[in-house]
Amino acid sequence: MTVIQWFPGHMAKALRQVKENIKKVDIVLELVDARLPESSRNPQLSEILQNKPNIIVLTKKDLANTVKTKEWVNYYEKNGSPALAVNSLKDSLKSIERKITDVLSTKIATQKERGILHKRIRVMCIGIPNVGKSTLLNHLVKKNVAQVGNKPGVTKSQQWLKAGKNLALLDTPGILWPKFEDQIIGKKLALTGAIKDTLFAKDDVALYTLEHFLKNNPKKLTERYHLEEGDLQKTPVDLLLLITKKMGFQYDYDRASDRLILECRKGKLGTYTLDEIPAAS
Ligand SMILES: Nc1nc2c(ncn2[C@@H]2O[C@H](COP(=O)(O)OP(=O)(O)OP(=O)(O)O)[C@@H](O)[C@H]2O)c(=O)[nH]1
Ligand SMILES: [Mg+2]
Repeated sequence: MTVIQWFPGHMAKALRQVKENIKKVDIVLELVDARLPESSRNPQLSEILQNKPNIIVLTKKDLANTVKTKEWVNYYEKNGSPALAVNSLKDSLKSIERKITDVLSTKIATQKERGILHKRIRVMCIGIPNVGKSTLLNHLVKKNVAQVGNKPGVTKSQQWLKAGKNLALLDTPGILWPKFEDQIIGKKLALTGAIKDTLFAKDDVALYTLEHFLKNNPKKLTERYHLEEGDLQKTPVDLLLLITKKMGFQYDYDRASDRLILECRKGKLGTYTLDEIPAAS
């Protein structure tokens, strides 16, 4: 199996900049992908956060399983981290502004007592590449000031944005970490678009995708690729070969893998959540 190479040099620099600027902000929005909340949390970022107030924002909730997203939000809240889920393309995001003032209510009250009434709250937005940081910030600013794109590595440097009279927002480049504890995490991140497409083996990720859907939502696979009941007994490798033929690509399973991954990202196989909530210990 191919090992995923995902850690380009510029990410170390981006991490250094986050460390430098964390002192200058009041609160951090830690964005994670609702389809893989825990696997898309960068452990290095969690370390840097330490006692800084922060909110876990599960993005792309429209692409994730609704019930599981609610469970994940509850899980984080129960474990002491304020959390909420958003679809940055549709939601008003007022919920984020409310949550920020909630979390900082004591600090804001103290400032008021001291006569400081109109101090902008400084918010840093961090997370893995392509999780939707710049999209969410543009939405809060109500202007398309930060560059966005459906590929990892769009934001190259930090940028301050002003939202209304109350918020100053810091956009940051997406950061992954140098070593995944588990290759499955790499596959989940590759499937959902956090790792550049040229850096991983498509067939490995396609096979992981088929394994996931065979186990969790075989009906969607059957519908999308016109499978027969018995096809669901096949191994992921045989199923990939069959789907390749059904797509009209003969033996070109690389091309079929590409298409399968793209369709899954676009939600053509329905909503899905790849991470399971850890069992209560
Ligand atoms: N479906 C869906 N797509 C989203 C959502 N938020 C962002 N996106 C899409 O995700 C892609 C990446 O968004 P960006 O805002 O550029 O992501 P980023 O985290 O700033 O990425 P980098 O700058 O590369 O680290 C874009 O195609 C967005 O339209 C969401 O809530 N739902
Ligand atoms: Mg960005």
